[in-house]
Amino acid sequence: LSGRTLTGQTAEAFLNSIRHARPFSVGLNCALGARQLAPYLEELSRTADTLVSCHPNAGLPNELGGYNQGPAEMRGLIEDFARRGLLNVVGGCCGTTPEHIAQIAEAVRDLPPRIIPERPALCRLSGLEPLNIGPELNFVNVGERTNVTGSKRFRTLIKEDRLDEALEVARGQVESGAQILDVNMDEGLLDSEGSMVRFLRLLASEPDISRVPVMVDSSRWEVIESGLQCLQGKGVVNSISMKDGEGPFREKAEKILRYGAAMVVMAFDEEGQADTKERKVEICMRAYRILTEEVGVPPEDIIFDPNVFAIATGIPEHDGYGQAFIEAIREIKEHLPAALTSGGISNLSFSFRGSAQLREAMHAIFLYHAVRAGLDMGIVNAGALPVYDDVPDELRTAVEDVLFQRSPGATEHLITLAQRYSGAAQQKEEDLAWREAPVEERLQHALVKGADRWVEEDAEEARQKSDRALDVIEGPLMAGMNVVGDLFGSGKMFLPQVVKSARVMRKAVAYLTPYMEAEKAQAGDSTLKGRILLATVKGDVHDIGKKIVGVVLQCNGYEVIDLGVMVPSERILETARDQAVQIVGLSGLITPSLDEMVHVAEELEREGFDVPLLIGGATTSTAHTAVRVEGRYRGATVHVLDASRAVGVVSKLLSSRERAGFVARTREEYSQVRERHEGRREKRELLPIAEARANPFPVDWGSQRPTKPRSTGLQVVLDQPISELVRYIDWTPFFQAWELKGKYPDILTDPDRGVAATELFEDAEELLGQIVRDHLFRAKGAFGIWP
Ligand code: THG
Repeated sequence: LSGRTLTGQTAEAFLNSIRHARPFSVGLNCALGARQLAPYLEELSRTADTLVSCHPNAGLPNELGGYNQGPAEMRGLIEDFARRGLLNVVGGCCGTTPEHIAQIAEAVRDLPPRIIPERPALCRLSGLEPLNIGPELNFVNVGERTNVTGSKRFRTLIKEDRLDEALEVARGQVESGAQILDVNMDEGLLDSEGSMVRFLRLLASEPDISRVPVMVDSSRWEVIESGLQCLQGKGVVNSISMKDGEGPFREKAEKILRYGAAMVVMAFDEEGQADTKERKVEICMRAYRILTEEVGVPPEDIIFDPNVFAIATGIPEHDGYGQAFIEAIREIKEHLPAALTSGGISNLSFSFRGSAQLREAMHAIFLYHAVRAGLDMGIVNAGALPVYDDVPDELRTAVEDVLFQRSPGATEHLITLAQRYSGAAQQKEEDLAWREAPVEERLQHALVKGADRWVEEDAEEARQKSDRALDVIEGPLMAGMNVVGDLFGSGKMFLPQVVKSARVMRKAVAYLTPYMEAEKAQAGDSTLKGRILLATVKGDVHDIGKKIVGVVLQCNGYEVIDLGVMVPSERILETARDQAVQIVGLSGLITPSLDEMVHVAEELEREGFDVPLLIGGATTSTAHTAVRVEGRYRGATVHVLDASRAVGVVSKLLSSRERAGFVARTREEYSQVRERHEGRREKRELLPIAEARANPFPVDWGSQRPTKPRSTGLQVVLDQPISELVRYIDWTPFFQAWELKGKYPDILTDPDRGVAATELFEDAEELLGQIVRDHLFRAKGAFGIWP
């Protein structure tokens, strides 16, 4: 529903990641059914240069894990897809039957297959989102700050293992406009490979950062290869060259091709780095020929870097380096079709370290000219790049004089200016307004955003406000996790973000745990209150919610045995018996888990267990537990809606005083749920009218004594025109029922929304009057005039 795969990629980003493997066909299956898949099938169909397949479910699973979409309805949807030319291969997934497939086959039999679109040869990278480097992008920013040799701050953070702060550096680059992130861990005293892997893995759970592709920057091949193994999207290798000859160059390029990354090729050869325009161009042409003709690299995945070196160093030979780069770019773009160009822009100004403002001006001016010559991307300090036109005239002239060697004293002049322009560049402020909110809201914000920086501080503040540390978990933290659950359920958050939220939750719980233990010790309560087995059932790997349940139960003094995920029924039963557990809890997120839970219940029954059974997880429902599970097992069977209910349910089930009552109430409730469910399915038998009339409801009019009204006749309650009253009505539920949201966005913001919305209907005036009367009637108590 969020338009993402579970690991967070959009369809096109996913395509970009796998395209190098040249799949025969790419498709979508399962999911929420054909209707909901439509926009993503369109995206795939528009972007895939392979065949496209689609195997949807028979609609959304219902609360019992069944499927309501019949063959005819599904056929209609699929036929529409095929008529629009979106499909090459089609079929059905969960909930479809031979009849569904027969109807689909029949519907598409005579329709033409989708035509594979011709797409321009572009470098198509991805993180969680696609980055297609087409002409409209003009210039691609590669963020340079996540580089241990290029940033002192980043180096310190990595060395001191302050990875959270290191991630903030990356986030800062993306927020400042970096479209790719260059990550470099080349530092003598560092385990570069380990740091690269750890950092990239952490990055993967930050959707705001990992939406952009990564450029793995290292001079050591092992580091590059380890880095590539951590990338979900299509990234870039930075870099390879012919400095060790053609053999190793070819081998590395072949490997990169198999990992499916683009590659930066430096203008180095066996003789060393190219510093003149001629050598730069010559090396790039030779590399291009080897890569495209011998290795089979698509030219659009080659990014040439003809070396940006420092200028104005005082050594006269260096003065032409900038211009040589710009001219090399022009020729490479002219002679090597589809290939891209890049450079490390900040290298240019190394000799002006300390004069931030001057350096930034140099970068802006250099970029302006290089981009005009055809430079496609540059490694830059995203966020610290002034616009060419904003550079003061005096500075611009001085820099251009050096760059194009327009006067002999140019370097001297720039050095004099440097002193004046040594000020620090402007820095962007982080938006911390949320820190002003009450502590409950701050905790919720931290959970939803996955921000753990202040969570311990806030947990402490909340603890001091509460009687017990546990109240913080069961109160604001649990409320926050419920918000996360709702956002995930409605497709507004996706898995990597939820994992991050869980991490923040864990940090808060870890902080509070010692207090809870101390409180328990003080209360003289060290005995465990009961032993509970938790397991995610076979076939399912989801356990975030179950882990939270485990933590909450443990914090409340229960012993929890968590068997983990994909647990077969035999292991559940065996552990339940050997450990003599008092409760078994089953968890699962995907629809097939519902059936597996029924299976476990039957097994428990067969082996003569009678411990209470808890059912929980995203697709579970009271209806499913009542209709499908409860009747198969003699022990008390309870659906637990979310983690916040776990303690209440468990404590009742294990309390000798409350247990019987709770179990009886639950059984009664579930039997009503079953009845309603049966009632919905099989139409009730109705009595013939004569029999019904013979069996009327007896009303005893004799003993009725009606109350006399205070006054009779017409009474004016409120003398206001309808148009005025309409403004006091909450229209949200009406708008929802009328499904106005997507279709009439203007109405939602209209100050006279109620009137505007009712005008959509035929008898607008009548409808409006009805709604107002109904509101007044319901508000009668407020006027105090009815008895
Ligand atoms: N080509 C390719 N890759 C590259 C480079 C290149 N990768 C690394 C480098 N060059 C590009 N990245 C940077 C990053 C930072 C700086 C320069 C280039 C830089 N850093 C400040 C300095 O050293 O003065 C550090 C300031 C600080 O500590 O904050 O200038 O050319 N393919």
